[in-house]
Amino acid sequence: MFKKVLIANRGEIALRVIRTCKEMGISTVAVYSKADKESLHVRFADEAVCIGPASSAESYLSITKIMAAVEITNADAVHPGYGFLAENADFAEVCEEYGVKFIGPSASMIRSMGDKITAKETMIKAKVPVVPGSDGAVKTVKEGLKIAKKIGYPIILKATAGGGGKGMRIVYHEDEFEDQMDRAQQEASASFGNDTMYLEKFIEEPRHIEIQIIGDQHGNVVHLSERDCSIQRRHQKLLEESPSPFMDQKLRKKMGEAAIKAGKSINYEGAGTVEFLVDKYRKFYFMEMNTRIQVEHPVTEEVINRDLIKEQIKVAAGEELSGENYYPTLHSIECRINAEDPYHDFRPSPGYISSFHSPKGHGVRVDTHVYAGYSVPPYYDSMIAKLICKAETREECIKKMSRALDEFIIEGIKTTVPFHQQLMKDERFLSGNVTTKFMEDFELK
Ligand code: MV4
Repeated sequence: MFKKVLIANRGEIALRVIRTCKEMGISTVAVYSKADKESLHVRFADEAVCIGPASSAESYLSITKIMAAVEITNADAVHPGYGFLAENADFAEVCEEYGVKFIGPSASMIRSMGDKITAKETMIKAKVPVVPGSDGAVKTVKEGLKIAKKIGYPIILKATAGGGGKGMRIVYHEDEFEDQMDRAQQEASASFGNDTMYLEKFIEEPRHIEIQIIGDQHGNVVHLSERDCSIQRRHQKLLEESPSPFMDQKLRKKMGEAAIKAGKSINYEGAGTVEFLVDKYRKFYFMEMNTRIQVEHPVTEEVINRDLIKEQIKVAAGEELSGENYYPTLHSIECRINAEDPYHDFRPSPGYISSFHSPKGHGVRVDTHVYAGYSVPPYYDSMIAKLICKAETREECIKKMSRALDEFIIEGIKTTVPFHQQLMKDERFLSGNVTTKFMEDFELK
């Protein structure tokens, strides 16, 4: 087992990893930017190294700075968390070369899923269902028009380097094809320095259902059931739950098997998530694979009663999985509490937290790095806490969440708590009939 893990991240996830390391008897190193000196991840780690100024590019995104911290602290493993360098294949490669274990998949596994066209080709070979579309890249408008005509409108253009909805355009009619392709390519070029596009049939009002998997170094890949992440706004998830209200045991088995096929096809090691679009006929299609631990991993932890960070560390150290899949025995919901004003287009609301009281009680969990007297810096993601509830049924879980939200006191900054309070009373949410279009029709009162 590792002796010392360096956590190449900040905020709640850094703290989350530190907690598990402590329980496993592993010593911890936090890295932090000058803007994060007062964060709890710095306080609770055994050692902490300042790696630069507030700017992410010069701190949490700097491979050089992180490796310098690994070198001076003599850490034998690095946990990347999510975001920042978590899916940076070059970083995983530098770790491999330096001889420090990157807790996650290899550089080549990250690369095979980072490029969307390659990922899709890999899934086709593995017999995982994908959305009908172009066979690889669409090189010209003329070629794109031909393919679109064949599969039928609406279609969606996607950047192969894409992510977070960038470089993506829906086309409803051939008259707008050229215009939309130009725009998507410009955006992709500016965001990723790569304007390679591909095309798919546009699935209308899908659900976003993802399967958690984990693979070990011995060729075992198992699934840990699904999370429903359909409630999103501008590609930012707001709430996640497990099980999905749309799921049944038959579909779960089919999607779980597909996710395992996806993992096995690249010999996957570590925790990963296979994202699917699911249409109203319960047909599912591979969307992308995330080669990291995700923000919403706690809902899975709550329903299968396992610590996913511990599982990640164990497989990274070479331990073998039992080979069994995991099925939900409870219901869990996570509300993302962001320093944003939901009444003003969710604009960021960083600053001084004058008062902070977390909800408590049976089935209530709060993952956060903040506290009363802490200032939320304006430089990073606006998520300041995750409120996770679990109960026997979805109905009870929603009631518990509603109660917990009412107990949450955060003063000094605006947060998404009022949004979630209204969501817990929303008829459509209560019915479980939620698709990725949900937020377009939602009005905050
Ligand atoms: C799609 C789609 C419909 N049809 N692909 C959004 C982000 C990127 N990862 C892929 N996305 C989508 N791909 C086809 N063929 C709809 C979306 C999409 C979406 C997906 C999941 C969650 C929220 C979404 C919001 C808008 C569009």
